[in-house]
Amino acid sequence: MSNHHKKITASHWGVGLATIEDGRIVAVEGHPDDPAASPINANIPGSLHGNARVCRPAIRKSWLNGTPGAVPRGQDSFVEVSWDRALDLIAKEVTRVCETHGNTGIFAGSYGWSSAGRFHHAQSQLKRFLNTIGGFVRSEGNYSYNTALGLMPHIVGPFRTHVAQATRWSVVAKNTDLVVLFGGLALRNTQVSDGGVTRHRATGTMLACAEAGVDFVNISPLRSDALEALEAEWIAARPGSDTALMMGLAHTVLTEGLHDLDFLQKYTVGFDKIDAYLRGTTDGTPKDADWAADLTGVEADAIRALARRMAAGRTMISVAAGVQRGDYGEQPMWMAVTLAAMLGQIGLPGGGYTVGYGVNANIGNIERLFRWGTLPQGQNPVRDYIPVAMISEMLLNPGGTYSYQGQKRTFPDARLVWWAGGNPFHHHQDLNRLHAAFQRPETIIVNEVNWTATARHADIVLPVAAAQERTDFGAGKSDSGLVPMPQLVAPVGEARVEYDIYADLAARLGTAQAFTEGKSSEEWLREIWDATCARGREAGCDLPDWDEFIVGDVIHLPDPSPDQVFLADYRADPVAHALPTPSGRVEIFSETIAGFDLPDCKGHPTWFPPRDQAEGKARDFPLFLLSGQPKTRLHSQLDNGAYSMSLKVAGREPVLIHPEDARQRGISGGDVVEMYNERGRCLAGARVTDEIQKGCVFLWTGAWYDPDFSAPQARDRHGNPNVLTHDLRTSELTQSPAAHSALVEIKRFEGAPPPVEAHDPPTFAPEL
Ligand SMILES: Nc1nc2c(c(=O)[nH]1)N[C@H]1C(S)=C(S)[C@@H](COP(=O)(O)OP(=O)(O)OC[C@H]3O[C@@H](n4cnc5c(=O)[nH]c(N)nc54)[C@H](O)[C@@H]3O)O[C@H]1N2
Ligand SMILES: Nc1nc2c(c(=O)[nH]1)N[C@H]1C(S)=C(S)[C@@H](COP(=O)(O)OP(=O)(O)OC[C@H]3O[C@@H](n4cnc5c(=O)[nH]c(N)nc54)[C@H](O)[C@@H]3O)O[C@H]1N2
Ligand SMILES: [Mo]
Repeated sequence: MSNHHKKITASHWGVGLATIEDGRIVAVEGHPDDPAASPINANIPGSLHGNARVCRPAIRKSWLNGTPGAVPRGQDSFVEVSWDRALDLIAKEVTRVCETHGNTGIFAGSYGWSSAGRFHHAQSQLKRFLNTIGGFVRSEGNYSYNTALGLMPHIVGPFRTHVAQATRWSVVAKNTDLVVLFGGLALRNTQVSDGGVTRHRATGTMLACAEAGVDFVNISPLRSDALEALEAEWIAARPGSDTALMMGLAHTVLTEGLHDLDFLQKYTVGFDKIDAYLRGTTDGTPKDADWAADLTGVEADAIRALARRMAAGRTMISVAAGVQRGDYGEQPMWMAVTLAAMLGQIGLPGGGYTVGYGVNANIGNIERLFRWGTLPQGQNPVRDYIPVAMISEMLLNPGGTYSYQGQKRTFPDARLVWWAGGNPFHHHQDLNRLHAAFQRPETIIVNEVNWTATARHADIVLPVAAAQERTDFGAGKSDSGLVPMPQLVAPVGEARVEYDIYADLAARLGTAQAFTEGKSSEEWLREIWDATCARGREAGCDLPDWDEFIVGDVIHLPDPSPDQVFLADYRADPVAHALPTPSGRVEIFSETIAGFDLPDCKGHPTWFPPRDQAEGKARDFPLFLLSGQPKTRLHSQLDNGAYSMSLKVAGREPVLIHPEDARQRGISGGDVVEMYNERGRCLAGARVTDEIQKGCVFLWTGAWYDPDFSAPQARDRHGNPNVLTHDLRTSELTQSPAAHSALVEIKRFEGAPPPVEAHDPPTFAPEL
């Protein structure tokens, strides 16, 4: 007998209403309150109940046998064991590592998006647990906008606050003449917001701008990075050349006297330095439009015309986070701030600059009204950390030194790595190198919903309940809505919620009271909800109690500042609202950064050509590889769901190729192609389209890594761009990932392509 009902759930891509039949989710649709619900929901049923679920605790065979090096991680089979056996092994191993090496022997940076839900947040749970047993080495920063996190505090102020203070699109619609989009404004990315989104407003606010007659220029390798209705002018500049383009624009503004000297004097420091650099007084090279034309491939006259247009009216400069995810990614951020300062419109309604419009659903659209309740993570007694993208370096060079924010630092010696809620074999660059790095630790533990490539590289894999298999509530970090997340279905197989796993482990380690404080997950949830209600009351909102809330519907709260203008207060009073920089002003020149004396980030914005190009690799690998976020899923999550699968080409991730590049290589749409460079190779499915700039190929991130260790360079069969990207950092200042600066070549794959195996479980060996 089947039992039908629709129930609410929340995810990073929005609120869903699930249809449940016989204890399984069979469909998830958007909430009727949501003007543009995300089709990513349609992936949930197939993935949640898919083949790839981790159903029982599993131990890598060679590790269990006591011969851990017999078969490399990532290539070994697994032995399924009972929970008791798995937790006994972990308790013993954690104790051994801490006693022998101290808690700095544990690395649990565990970067990743995990899933929505305030309480069952995978990283918070893991960190709380490890903090109660003496701590761990963490990581700092993210893969999203790390150069902005590391640079902006020196030159304007903390980046996260700035994103929250972004000028609202409604203000842009009313006041702005021209929006210049470096890196476009990809609506596919506005499906998502960290922790959740209750109404997708971005398409609506874009359309309102179009209706109001705001002009848009889209500077991006993808024409489709701007909504068609905007009728944006498309400028296809060479990837990695934005800094040069901005300098060409700035040079025109400067030499034609279109810059705002009053603004520069009153609100900034160091303009004289960039003035000299732009004119070429310091290095003999004027950064004029002709210079920029050579580097960007954009005509000099078009650069001059755009500069004049930007100076003639109210102009918003927008920089996508993707632009800084490349070599020397600090520079386009800094140069955008500089160019905006020269135009003198920072702090005016609809003018100035914004970094991160389009990085999620909410930026420029809404912000949360107050801070939601949180599971306390406790204190980490270990102070050591690594910049997030240095994972391979750390594992390959324990005790090695590196430079970061002007400090000389030493890598810890990670003996035990624990990952929960992230997929480094999705998110990190140069996966062949990561595969080698992951052979180094003594033990790797991964908590996972699915048999991802990261789980396959673990020694101990713990099956965890997915978001729909536990009770929680959703509340996005930048969203102003609260969503009940009642448990919809039972966990698959023997999967458990992570809180209960750690509670059992803590009991084995004698730290149960410290971890649980005597509370069940239900009791914690009520406590965190009560804390949320208390903050709500302070903000003037009455929220229902937990019992009423959890059986109810979404609660929408208002935007705390719907007419927000970024840095308006600073413009109004630069003394009372001095910026939290050393000078209290916008730092076009930073004494602090100059004092670090770095080879790859100077005291003012500087042009550095991307490395692969500078090293002449374009001879062998002439195409720029771009690898932005996928439309059909969140990173690697739900890649085996119906919507994600529906847009694959020949069962592989689609790669966008310009018709001329395809013709030169005898490639047609639908072909299986092989992409390669000196670091790795992968198969993908060709999609020939003129929405991509000639000379560039675009391969979405997130196809589960599917290495074929019998093929050259352990060829990936599925189309994961990170087998091709380099593992170099943007600069020593921020040590950020630079995935978008890779060169590749591509050819038709001849013969029968090997089947993709990434969505199937690994090979299991019988229990010993
Ligand atoms: N080449 C290239 N690489 C990139 C980027 C790029 O532009 N180009 N972008 C980068 C960016 S911006 C980011 S943010 C990263 C994203 O990288 P990640 O955040 O690592 O990617 P996800 O696929 O979201 O990984 C989350 C994992 O958590 C698991 N999970 C979900 N819920 C739970 C849970 O409750 N508990 C546990 N234990 N696990 C759970 C999922 O199954 C999934 O495997 O990728 C980066 N990598
Ligand atoms: N559907 C969906 N939405 C998502 C995510 C997802 O996985 N799926 N992930 C979320 C996350 S974690 C993040 S951080 C954001 C990321 O948001 P963004 O960083 O804004 O997105 P990307 O797609 O990485 O990059 C945006 C665009 O930059 C362009 N670009 C790349 N390199 C260059 C360059 O050198 N110059 C110029 N001018 N343009 C360039 C590319 O064409 C790309 O389409 O998206 C979020 N939204
Ligand atoms: Mo991100």
